[in-house]
Amino acid sequence: MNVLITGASAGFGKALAEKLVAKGHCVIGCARRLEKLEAMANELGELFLPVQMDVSDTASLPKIIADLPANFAQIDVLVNNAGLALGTEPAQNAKFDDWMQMVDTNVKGLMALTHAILPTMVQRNSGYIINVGSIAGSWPYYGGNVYGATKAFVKQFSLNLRADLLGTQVRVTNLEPGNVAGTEFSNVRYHGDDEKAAKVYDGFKTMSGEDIGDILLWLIESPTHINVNRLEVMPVAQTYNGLTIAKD
Ligand code: NDP
Ligand code: 8X3
Repeated sequence: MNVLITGASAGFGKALAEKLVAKGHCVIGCARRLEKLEAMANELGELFLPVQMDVSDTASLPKIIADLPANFAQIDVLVNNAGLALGTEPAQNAKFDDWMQMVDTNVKGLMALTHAILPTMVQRNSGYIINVGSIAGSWPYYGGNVYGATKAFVKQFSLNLRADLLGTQVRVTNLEPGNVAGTEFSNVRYHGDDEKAAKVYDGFKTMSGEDIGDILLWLIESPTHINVNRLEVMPVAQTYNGLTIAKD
């Protein structure tokens, strides 16, 4: 199977790429940091193709896909994983540039790559798109403002894709993880303040990028007559915080 993963240079994407190659699948690993992908290619060998891609540069994406070498040209599975949160401030204090970067990456990038690849899947009447959403797309929380809104888009877009794909064999899943440590997610969110990022995971057992990689692998290898529409996963230590009242 050929699997294209965005955000393959770190975190969930990297974990998944390693697991897929170990099982003999071919991976097109995409991200902005080519040096990270090339280091992975050195480890993983010829089943892993490193491809520099900035998903927020939407105009560049169709050509990158069209230029893939022949043995990687058919994309059986697209894992739209590249994404980021920037900031944890309430909306009134947030940086507008951060909001725009989250929308450009999490929403426009995911849309553009899907638009470039989906028709080839429909034409073959087979394929699988896995979008990496978040619990933040369903559950509002303090400081989640635009990040959560981008992931709500990803959730609804995934469900609407399935509606449009009625009668085809093309599958779509929205994977919605909660708290996961050991990736670069919080380091990015806190703009490189690694101490603050580490505190997010203090004092409880959370999930790891490997856990999410295993779940993604399970989805990819699941029977082709089953569509997992949405899959929400959290560490047992995490749950809904309920509604809050600010008392006088
Ligand atoms: P990481 O920060 O570890 O990895 C993010 C990946 O996305 C990196 O490979 C990064 O590579 C890539 N990326 C970021 N921006 C772009 C871009 N413009 N173009 C191409 N690639 C890009 O995060 P995680 O692995 O933790 O997160 C992966 C996904 O899972 C994200 O969509 C995130 O929102 C979501 N998620 C994460 C959770 C968590 O707690 N960790 C929980 C729920 C969802 P590079 O910088 O080289 O481009
Ligand atoms: C990341 C999970 O809880 O930080 O999408 O929003 S959370």
